[in-house]
Amino acid sequence: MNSRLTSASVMPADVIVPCYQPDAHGVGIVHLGIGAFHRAHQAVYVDDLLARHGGDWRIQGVSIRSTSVRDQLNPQDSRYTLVERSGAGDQLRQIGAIASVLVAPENPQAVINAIAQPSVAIISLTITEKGYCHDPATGTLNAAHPDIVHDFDHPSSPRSAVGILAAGLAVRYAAGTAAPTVLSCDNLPGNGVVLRRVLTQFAELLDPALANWIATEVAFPSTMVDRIVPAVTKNDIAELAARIGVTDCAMVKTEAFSQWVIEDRFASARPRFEDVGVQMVDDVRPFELAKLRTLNGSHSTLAYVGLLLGYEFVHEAIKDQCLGVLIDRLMRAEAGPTLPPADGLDVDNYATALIKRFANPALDHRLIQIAMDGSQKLPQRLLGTITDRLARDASADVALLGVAAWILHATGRYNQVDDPLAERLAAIAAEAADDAAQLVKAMLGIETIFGALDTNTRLVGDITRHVSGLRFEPRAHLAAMMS
Ligand code: CS2
Repeated sequence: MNSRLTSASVMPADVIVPCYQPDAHGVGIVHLGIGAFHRAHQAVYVDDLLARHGGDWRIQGVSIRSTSVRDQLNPQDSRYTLVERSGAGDQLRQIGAIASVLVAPENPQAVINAIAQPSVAIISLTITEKGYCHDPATGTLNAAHPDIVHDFDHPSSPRSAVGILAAGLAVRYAAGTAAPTVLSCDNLPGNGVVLRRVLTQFAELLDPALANWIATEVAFPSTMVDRIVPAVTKNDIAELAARIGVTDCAMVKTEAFSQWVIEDRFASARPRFEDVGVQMVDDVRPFELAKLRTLNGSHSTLAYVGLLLGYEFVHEAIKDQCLGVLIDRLMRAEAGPTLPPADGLDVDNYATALIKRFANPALDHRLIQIAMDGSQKLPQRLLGTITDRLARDASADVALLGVAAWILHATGRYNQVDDPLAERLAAIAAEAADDAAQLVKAMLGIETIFGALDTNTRLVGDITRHVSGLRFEPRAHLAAMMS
């Protein structure tokens, strides 16, 4: 076994290394949820910023639950390799933007103190959809969520990101420290609005004065983030070790494409993001909606239908003759017409570029990775398109197919279901047994996902038809949709 990558490791000439002294820069950002996505996206922009303008903008990483990223990064002086895979060879770059990683459950006070530091101006988050402890259909706090119940009873040892933020902000408020910017970087429409809402609802229960300070002083710009970041495998780590001569347990792999759009509403100083390719805009909603409905809606549909067809990777599923055409239809004909205009965004070009990105054979992006947490993802990815299309009496057949494929996936009969509602989904599936109509009715009856959609008999009928078709003859069913 090779030794581990550290800041002292000498890299081969083809690896780009930080051209600045990482340790010479203080922390200005605390990031909650320091998973692979953050390390392949935001941390890379911050690395560019430090190289270009310097400043005290290094990132204090925080893991909300597990110790694994801490164990990967801290022994490596927080250095890691970004592997960009385009199909035309890999590009390797070492990132120095992260200072270190704290594990919240091990030392909640250290995390609270980090958020409370006056030198910290930005607290950013990638905690996935379920981390917001909200009802996906309404975007309001789920006060009965076990982590929220826990954090309400134990505000100084919080478990949820919402509880952690509230505790850190409470210290700032009490000390009279300037209000920071809280930057949600998750795939939710109006992610800043949702975060502000759940956080103030939670703080309201603890201390109305704190809630008022959060609502009026703290800034919550919404953002759109985009970069495909497949999970790293043991094989990826071994391959990289063979190239760089040391083992990098914290490496991330991604595509060449990257996009970050941020609303320019910060509470105080911010880095010059616009100098490193970030789009600073007044209103992120059109960008976010376009991305969620075309990229993510297609991703989820590819995942659920592709898994039923026996595919493992996105690049295989998009090349399926029928599925590829249907995904194209979902983007251009169904989601596209529901989108408000966004500066510089042409839906046709966007769809063409997305299909190319999905087809990248060097990424090995697993469908099962995208399939997880469907109950938290469906509303913004597919249900918005469906609702808007039905209101115009227009077809949303591929989006409905995606929902039907999710229902089959959610039964657990085809693949393991990784979802916060997994138990409830399994109970529904057991009760419905082989009755497709009952299965669809009961799944669509989950109000926190589907709202009142189950009262639309035409929609229920269409989804039931897709469920029956996909269950018995998926290929013939897709072929019939082509005509
Ligand atoms: C994917 C996203 O796992 C998923 O649900 O759809 O993570 C997707 O790869 C990113 O949003 C791309 O920016």
